[in-house]
Amino acid sequence: MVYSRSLLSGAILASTASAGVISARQAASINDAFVAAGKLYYGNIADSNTLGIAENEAILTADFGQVTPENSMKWDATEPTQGQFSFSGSDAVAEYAASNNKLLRGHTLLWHSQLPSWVSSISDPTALTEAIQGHIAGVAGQYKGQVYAWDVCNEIFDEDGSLRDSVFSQVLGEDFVRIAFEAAREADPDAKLYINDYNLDDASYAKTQGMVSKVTEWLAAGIPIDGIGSQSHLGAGGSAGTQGALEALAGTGVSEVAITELDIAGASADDYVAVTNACLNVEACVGITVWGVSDANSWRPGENPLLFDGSYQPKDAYNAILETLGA
Ligand code: 9MR
Repeated sequence: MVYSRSLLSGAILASTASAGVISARQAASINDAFVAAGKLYYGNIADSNTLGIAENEAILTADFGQVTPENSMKWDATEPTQGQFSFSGSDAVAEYAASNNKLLRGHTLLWHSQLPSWVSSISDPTALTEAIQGHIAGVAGQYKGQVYAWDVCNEIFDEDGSLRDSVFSQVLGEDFVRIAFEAAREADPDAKLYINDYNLDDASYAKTQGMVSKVTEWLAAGIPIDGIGSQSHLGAGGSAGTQGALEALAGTGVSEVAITELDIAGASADDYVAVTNACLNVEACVGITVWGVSDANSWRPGENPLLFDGSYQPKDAYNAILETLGA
């Protein structure tokens, strides 16, 4: 599938008039600069709460080329009761993406967290298989043809590289991985199907190595995995291993890798530039998604990990990314 993006006009920004919006208009777009450098997107997250903040939406529209719903596509939001789907929150993000020429990443189809109790209480393998298949058919089916990539399985590894203990691994062993990926492929054959996790920030770390060896094995067994997402929730100075880790993940033979949830404590320009360069330097890396626009709305309060401060002003890291991209 070919995704076209038209250049964003200043019209949306010109219609709003806060100081944050004006400075957002003054900054060049890191997405445009990253696309000019050969990548697919520099993205961010959205949901109705942040789309409803004028400064936040203006920055998202002007500076980023891809959106991931922060919470609204998760299992507890989309299928709180078996077979009864609710898409009001996620439809709002999909509609925003479609009307603003943004790529959409789907997040996430199978995760041990934000999981309704009707799923975690299933103990019969056939019933759990049917629950996974029904959920994925319902949610990935709802957005068929609209999603660039799906995080099919999220955070299924432990820190030691073994499979995380969850209702999925307890009831189905590792078969749930095949069940989920095959259901996602069937529901939306054009979407890139990802396995996504955190702490994949260094190639020598046990969890990174566990991911590499299992994905290599699963690809050889014919499980339709297209990509590995490295969330990249980093501490200050945590960017040193990113490029090596992306190379290791790409070495499994997946067709692409991505940074899917970037935020960095303190948001130093050096760390953000290092992560940007890591993706640039690894051919298989298609893009970077930052996990929030402004520090005002981050899930890491007090850590100031994002590219725009609590008043929606671009921080040094934002300008340093533009500079490193030659914009
Ligand atoms: O940012 C999300 C936050 O609003 C939710 O309360 C939280 C619930 O678990 O999930 C956060 O997003 C997570 C993402 O879905 C998966 N990786 C870790 C992210 C940060 O916790």
